[in-house]
Amino acid sequence: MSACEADYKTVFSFWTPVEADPRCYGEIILLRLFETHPDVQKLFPKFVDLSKEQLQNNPGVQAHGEIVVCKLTEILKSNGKCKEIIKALAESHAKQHKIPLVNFKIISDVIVTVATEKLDGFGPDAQTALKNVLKTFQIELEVFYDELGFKP
Ligand code: CUS
Repeated sequence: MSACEADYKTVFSFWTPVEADPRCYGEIILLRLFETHPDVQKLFPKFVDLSKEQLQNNPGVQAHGEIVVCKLTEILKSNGKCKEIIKALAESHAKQHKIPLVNFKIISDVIVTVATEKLDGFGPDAQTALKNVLKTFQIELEVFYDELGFKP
């Protein structure tokens, strides 16, 4: 299902620790992503050759993780009115980094897993709300990907 405004608010009500420490949560998300989906690691030129040990405490991983979490926080705060943010993400990720859309589904699933594990009280309703938010994000991203003609 697509997200409604209440979904953004529900997720945001759990988001205080994440917003306070985007670098830490971002690192957890990216490390989990690379661990569960080694192929996705290959899409990052900076990280492709790094071993599991080299990924730990890596400033580059922490920095990109921080960007990911800050984008998510912006999306949550916008209550879904964030076409500009998503358009910019589509432009950089389709044209510059050449990231196929399926990877956003993969990272979305990882984000739900990590939120469920790490956030106090993040139960089934909050999980569903976050899934709705991220699903809507993927649908909107796909529209821009289509417009840009990027299609794997
Ligand atoms: O950067 C960012 O932000 C994103 C995230 C979202 C927002 C969720 N990304 Cu980048 C993502 C990805 C990449 O880059 C690669 C691969 C996969 C995913």
